[in-house]
Amino acid sequence: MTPAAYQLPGLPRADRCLVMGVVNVTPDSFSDGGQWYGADAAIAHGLELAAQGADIVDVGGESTRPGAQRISQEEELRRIGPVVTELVRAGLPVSIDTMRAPVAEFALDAGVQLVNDVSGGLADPDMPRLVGAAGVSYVVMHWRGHSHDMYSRAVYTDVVGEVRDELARRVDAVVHAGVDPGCIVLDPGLGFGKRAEHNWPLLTHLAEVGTLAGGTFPVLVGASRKRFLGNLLAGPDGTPRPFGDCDGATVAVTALAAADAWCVRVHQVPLNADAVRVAAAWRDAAATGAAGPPLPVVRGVTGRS
Ligand code: PMM
Repeated sequence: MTPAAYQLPGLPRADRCLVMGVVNVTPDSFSDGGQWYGADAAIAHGLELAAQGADIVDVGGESTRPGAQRISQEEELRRIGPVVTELVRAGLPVSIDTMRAPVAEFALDAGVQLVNDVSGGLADPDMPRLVGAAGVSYVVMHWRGHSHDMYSRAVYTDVVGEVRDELARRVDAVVHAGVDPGCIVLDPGLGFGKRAEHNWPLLTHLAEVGTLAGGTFPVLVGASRKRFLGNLLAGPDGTPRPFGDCDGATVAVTALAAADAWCVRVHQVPLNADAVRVAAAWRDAAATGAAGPPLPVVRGVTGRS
């Protein structure tokens, strides 16, 4: 199934990979921490991302940067509350990025269409039941534990196989808790307990990540401004490229991933929205099977084969 063929409840169906714009209402997210921390700034940013072409706006109040400590539930609710409420009121498709069922419950009551749980239901056992009862779409991301020591778990012998096996177990668990399989989105969890050598094979095997014994699922990709891109683009002295200067690399990943991804989660929307449209045109041209125009004949020149 092509990524665009998926129709998830309450979410846009597009003839291309969707774009999810990130609104981190946090002082410390690694890619944009502090920029949209206040409610007014975050709301304005969400509206701007939608106007720039985001199909979904993802609101999160808790940073998951490597080494991050957890914040309280009250603080998370205080951060996301007015932002989710206003963006839903503005009519945008909104996703809540949380690992906590009470935070998701608040957002569901406000009217969000998608719960983006980076723990895939592992951090809060009440989450799958809540999402199942609400009947909304659910991002189940591959995750091995909280951020404070995530790299201690970055040990794989076959990263694609292990991520698929672990996602399959999560799918079984959330379906058992009442989530409709047609509402599930899978995410390889780039950077979460994974180093560059783990992220790249996952990116190049997105179709396999979405294909489990229980069926084929849409795949969400969150590569935007992640550390492995900054390291790839390090200067001659080995200094990683700052996160804010990795948007070109993110756009390149988007263009390549769009063939197999249902959606990309990005901080900078306009260029990524262009990239998914280019990828769709590329796919459509390839699918027509046309050989292209005949080769031009240049008088007096004998062509070489
Ligand atoms: N990455 C971050 C936060 N939420 N959600 C999903 N589904 N997938 C991701 O890869 C993901 C996520 C961390 O990135 P940020 O703090 O820069 O937004």
